[in-house]
Amino acid sequence: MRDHNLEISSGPGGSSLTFAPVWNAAVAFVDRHVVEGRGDRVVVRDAGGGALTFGELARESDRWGRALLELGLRPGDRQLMIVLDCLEFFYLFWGAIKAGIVPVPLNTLLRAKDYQYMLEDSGASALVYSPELASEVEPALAASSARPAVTLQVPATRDLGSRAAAPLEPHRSAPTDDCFWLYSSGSTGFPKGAVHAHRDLAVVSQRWGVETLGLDAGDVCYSAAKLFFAYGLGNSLVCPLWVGASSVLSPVRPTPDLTFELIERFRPTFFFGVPTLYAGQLAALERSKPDLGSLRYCVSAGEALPIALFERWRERTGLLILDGIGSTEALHIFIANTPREWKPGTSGRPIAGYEARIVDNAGRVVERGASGTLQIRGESTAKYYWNKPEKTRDTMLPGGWLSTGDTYRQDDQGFFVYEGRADDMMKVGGIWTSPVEIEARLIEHPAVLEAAVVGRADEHELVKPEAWIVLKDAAARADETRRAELEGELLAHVKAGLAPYKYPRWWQFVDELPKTATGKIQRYKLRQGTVADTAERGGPRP
Ligand code: 3UK
Repeated sequence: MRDHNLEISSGPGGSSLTFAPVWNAAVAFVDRHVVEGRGDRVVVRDAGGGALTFGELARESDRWGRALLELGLRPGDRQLMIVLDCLEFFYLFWGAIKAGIVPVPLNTLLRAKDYQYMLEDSGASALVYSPELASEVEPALAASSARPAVTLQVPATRDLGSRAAAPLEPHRSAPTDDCFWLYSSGSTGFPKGAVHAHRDLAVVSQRWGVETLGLDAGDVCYSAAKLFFAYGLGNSLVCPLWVGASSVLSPVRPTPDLTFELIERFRPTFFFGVPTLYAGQLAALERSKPDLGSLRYCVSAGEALPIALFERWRERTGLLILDGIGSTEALHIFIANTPREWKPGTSGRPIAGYEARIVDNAGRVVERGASGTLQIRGESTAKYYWNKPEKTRDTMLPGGWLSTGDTYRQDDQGFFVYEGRADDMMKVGGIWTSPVEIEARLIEHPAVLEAAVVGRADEHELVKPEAWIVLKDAAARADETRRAELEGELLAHVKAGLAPYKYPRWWQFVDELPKTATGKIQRYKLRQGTVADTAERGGPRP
């Protein structure tokens, strides 16, 4: 098959993708559909009743790309996007790419301090943000030592007038040229920009969308995970466009009731969620009976899906949840359960186009059944981390291997079983959360002497942060009223300074924290609860 300068051929070892020497992803994902007569098809709808066709997306992308060039941006310059899920997101992303400018979508739940770091780290020349987020973005801009030349609020093209009305020639990118970045949280709390190439977008769409899920032009994708998250980006903005399918967007937090309402209204064929949401939806199914009949499959990623959730969902809805592991660095899912073979409690097997191996600390491949660190290889992995040569060296390994930092083992049928992280990082609701970052915030509070944060499983076996606190006033620990007061204060303090999902759900007040001889906090001891007897263990907090 010849697909706009991309050769997809199948051979005995599976299919292979060969790109033309000049290959701009925006041409293949957007313009191709207009050229091939699908300009009138809807590519995306929003919950407010708006929609864009492929033709409109192509025109608006050209307009935006031209505007960026006329405002003085040059190919290779970065465009930060702090944009809620909306139709404009589509042309801000694809229009920049067509002009050779590198879009960098950021998590919309972050705080001013996070945005300031990303402004300075990226050296972005443009910043586009949703007006609803001004209270975090504007202080970041004011404090940042790096100021983008162009700062605009969505809808960013409103003020362009007749400027930029003519078609835009695509930038002559090589398939391996830098195309866009996604930030991934680091264990120190400082995110790293993973730099992806044009071809990565086609690789995930073909390997995951087409060859694994079987997406086609008739499908409607609804992802509760937002566009700023690589999972949401792939689900809504990348894979459906590749095959001429459409997606559904909503700018607000996906509560279980809202997701059911949108499923009934838009009748998607694929639903993409995270385990925490599936748990909430199951609880909501106790009191309502939404019509989920349009769905072919549900997909889960971001953190491991507990077997109980898989089974209860299947009993309740008759639907499979396909659990797959993806990462920002790999761009999308690389090991997954598929409509053809799935095994609950596992992440599945490597999908077409990806290889996986499990290695020990010395980098040797372990025997089948043994645990080790998961490494993967495939054509969509990030080229490097922006400005972080050491992290790049530790993660993007020789021979094209990518270290995931996850501990896995392979069972006797070859399914990959998730066993935790090699570092202290946690996934909360599918989003990275660094204990170090929460601890740093806690220690800023005047009552706190020391703090340690670990992941603890809730009643659904899903990890949430737990805080262990040593107070400056040791006597306060014994005072129940004071402790309750402090919990409230510390909670408010964390929520005011960090993205809201990062707050601790449990609080333990202790006399001291377990430490190594060199003074490093032994988080694993807190996780195992081996110091629990010295603590006042609290119940979970909603
Ligand atoms: C963890 C999982 C067990 C794992 C992502 C789908 O989550 C995504 O990307 P991130 O960069 O995080 C990657 C890390 O998250 N993880 C993700 N999925 C699973 N652990 N089972 C799973 N199914 O630690 C991994 O290293 O935020 C997910 C598509 C694109 C993505 N970027």
